[in-house]
Amino acid sequence: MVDTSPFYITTAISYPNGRPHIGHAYEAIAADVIARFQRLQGRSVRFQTGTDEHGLKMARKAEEQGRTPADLADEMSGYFREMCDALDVSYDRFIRTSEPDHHRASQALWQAMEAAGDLYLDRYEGWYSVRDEAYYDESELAVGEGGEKLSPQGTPVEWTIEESWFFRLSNYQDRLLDLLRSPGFLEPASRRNEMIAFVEQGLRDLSVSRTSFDWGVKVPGSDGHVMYVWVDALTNYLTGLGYPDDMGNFWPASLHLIGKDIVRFHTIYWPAFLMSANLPLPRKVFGHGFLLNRGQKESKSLGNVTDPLTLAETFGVDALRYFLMREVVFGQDGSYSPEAIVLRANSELANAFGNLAQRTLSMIAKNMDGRLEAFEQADRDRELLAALADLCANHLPARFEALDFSNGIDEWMRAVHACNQYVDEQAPWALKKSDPARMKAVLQTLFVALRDLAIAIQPVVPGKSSALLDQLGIPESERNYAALADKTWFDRLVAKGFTVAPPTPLFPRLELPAEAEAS
Ligand code: ME8
Repeated sequence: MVDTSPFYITTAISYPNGRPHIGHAYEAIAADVIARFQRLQGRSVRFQTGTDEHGLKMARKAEEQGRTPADLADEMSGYFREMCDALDVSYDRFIRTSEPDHHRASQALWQAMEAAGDLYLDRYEGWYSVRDEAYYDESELAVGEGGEKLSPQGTPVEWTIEESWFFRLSNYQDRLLDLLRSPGFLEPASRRNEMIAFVEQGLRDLSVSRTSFDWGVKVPGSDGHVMYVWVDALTNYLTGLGYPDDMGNFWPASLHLIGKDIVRFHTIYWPAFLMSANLPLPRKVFGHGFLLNRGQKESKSLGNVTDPLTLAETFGVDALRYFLMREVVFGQDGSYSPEAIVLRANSELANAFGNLAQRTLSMIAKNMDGRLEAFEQADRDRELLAALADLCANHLPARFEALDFSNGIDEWMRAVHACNQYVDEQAPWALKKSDPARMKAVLQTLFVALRDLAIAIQPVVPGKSSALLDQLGIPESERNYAALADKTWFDRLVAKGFTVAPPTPLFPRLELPAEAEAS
């Protein structure tokens, strides 16, 4: 039975205080792979990403540049959207928190929390990190090399005193512990213990408004207060569905995909706000790892910041997507370098998969005039296709469902290798004269295999797999995972008189860019 239930997936919304970096690209691509995978499974998917435009970090960056925060956000948000478009990220809504419907939704959520008796006015006195947009307890701070106090993320903190609204986070301690302990809510499981320890140590009420600047959503009925940026930022997940009006059937979210540094906000603050407003809780939060450049964090001072669009232009969008999902075990930190991207793309996409498609389709075009015909399968052909169907229709989807992309792609690669082994062993080129009927059976077995391989890998390399499926004559409506079980498609293609055109290579071999070779 195909599960057609709604699936709502979100990424974090990025701070547009600068241009997007590889970490942003990584998260957007991973979310897109999940969204595409669920669509192919038959789910009705909604996918949201966007930019988080308020707060002190944005206000200070704009001031440094002598412009308004709105102007900074307008420019930078455009680059984030461009990045998503260039990387084939199939979002349904790109939200900007400066949009009017978002202000309305944030104020409505605020009023719901106020009506629940969870907000009160007091004075905040404590540490704040503008870079993290986070409040920290004295006991959480570290000491830097010069003796200065640092946040647990290593960012500067400043002592802050101002009138502020507070949210009664302390009221939700027990319910939050239950939630954090419930299997599947927070993954990977390694992130769970840290959050449980944080809650067990006792939750203090959270300062949820600021009075020292005005770049934010106004607190309803409280002049001079704007919401703490994380209150409005988290609300974006509801705004996109129409809150406070009817949200349709996409809430609660199936998955909030975020990086490991913002797990506290998503698994403690956010569920507490929702509990207060009496709204259902997201089903899962997944905190992915960080992507490093040759093992190092990218930073302007190290001069190793790479524009994700340059990577996509240099290596191709699909090769970049494939590398990111294949190389790094999802949930763990990972590293990238031009050498590693080229190596993966050449050995797996160009040599193994691309070459299989190229060899098969050119032999069909040349030796069979491109014409497909009904054929008799030998045991060996049936054996290959059965193994392949199992890898593509069962193993890969099971891994993807569990967000285990690198192993899912590994299953797919095993299927590709099995096909290449079959080509070498059957040597169809040698059968042309000796046994033409057998040659046709071998080539058409490979044609069937290519279709399964292309359908299965669509979430990861959507552009290239759709180009291949076009070459194979597979209609759009038959490119989903349920179609993998269909046994009639080949005969229908034959009946239509479909012919294979001489193919163009899908994945040309990549060269290492000159500057990467030199370094
Ligand atoms: O945190 N590798 O925005 P942001 C992988 N506005 N992921 C990375 C990364 C890296 N090197 N660096 C950052 C914010 N990320 C907030 C979110 S959500 C309601 C508000 C991830 O622009 C990071 O973990 O700093 C986060 O998930 C996303 O990129 C945006 O980070």
